[in-house]
Amino acid sequence: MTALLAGKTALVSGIANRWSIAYAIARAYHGSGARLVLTYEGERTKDDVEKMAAECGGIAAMCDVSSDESIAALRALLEKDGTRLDAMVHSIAFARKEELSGRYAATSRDGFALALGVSAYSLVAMCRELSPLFAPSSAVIAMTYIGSVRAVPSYNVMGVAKAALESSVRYLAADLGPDGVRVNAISAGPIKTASARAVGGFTSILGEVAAKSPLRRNATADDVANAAVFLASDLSAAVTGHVLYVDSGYNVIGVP
Ligand code: 0WD
Repeated sequence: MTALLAGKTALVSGIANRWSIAYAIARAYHGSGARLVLTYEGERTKDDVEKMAAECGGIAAMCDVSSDESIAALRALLEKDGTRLDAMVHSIAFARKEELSGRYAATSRDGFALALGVSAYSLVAMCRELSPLFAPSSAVIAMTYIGSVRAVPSYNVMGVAKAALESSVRYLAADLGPDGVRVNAISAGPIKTASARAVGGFTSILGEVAAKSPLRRNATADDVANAAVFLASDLSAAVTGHVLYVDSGYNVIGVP
């Protein structure tokens, strides 16, 4: 990989373990010359993320995106360091396991609020708190899934959260564009991670996409990471408010 991100600093959120899409993005950003700030949700992931940050010469910091105080503490920490961010990756989602199978109509009020709060509102909160630290020409990248625009079995409330996330990407692109900030999303095909395994019938979705997509294979976390390098780099300088599908073309198929 060429040094497309040389001289840039990128904050990458959403690393739970080595299978996380965010970990592939962090590795690709490091390989492209970026300095990294990796955030972790809490004690459960602290040690692993600190180790990963050390491996790529970056720093690790805590940020639970369900808490405004936690995001503000991250901002204070970065401000103290004089850190300017050229890229910020939001790779976070959460819904209760019981809301990720069965009927969507059974979704509870608080399960709906929880899923949308952690998975969609958090992007707004992160942009609000951290945009004062953005460099004059910077990029925000969020992770989404085709369940936002199609009814995917079991994806349920997470599909609705991703629809809100994608809409937020457009509103944030309009808000922050005049400050030179680009905001885009990557709609990834299914990838075997901890979050994905929480979705009922996930393995059959993987098989369906590999069999029916134009490229006849599943996209990998590295495929997604390469697209994330593009969206953080100056190669995408005029791209904003966009949802980029990295799914082996599955989204264009009408009747599989
Ligand atoms: O097939 C897939 N894996 C796809 C994932 C297809 C298309 C999109 N995505 C999206 C997900 O919806 C998510 O937005 O990509 C993003 C990353 O997901 P992932 O890499 O598949 O999943 P995972 O490795 O589990 O990372 C998501 C992490 C959480 O992991 P756990 O497993 O601990 O729930 O999001 C983090 C957490 O580390 N997270 C939080 N981080 C900060 N504050 C919070 C929180 N409140 N809640 C969850």
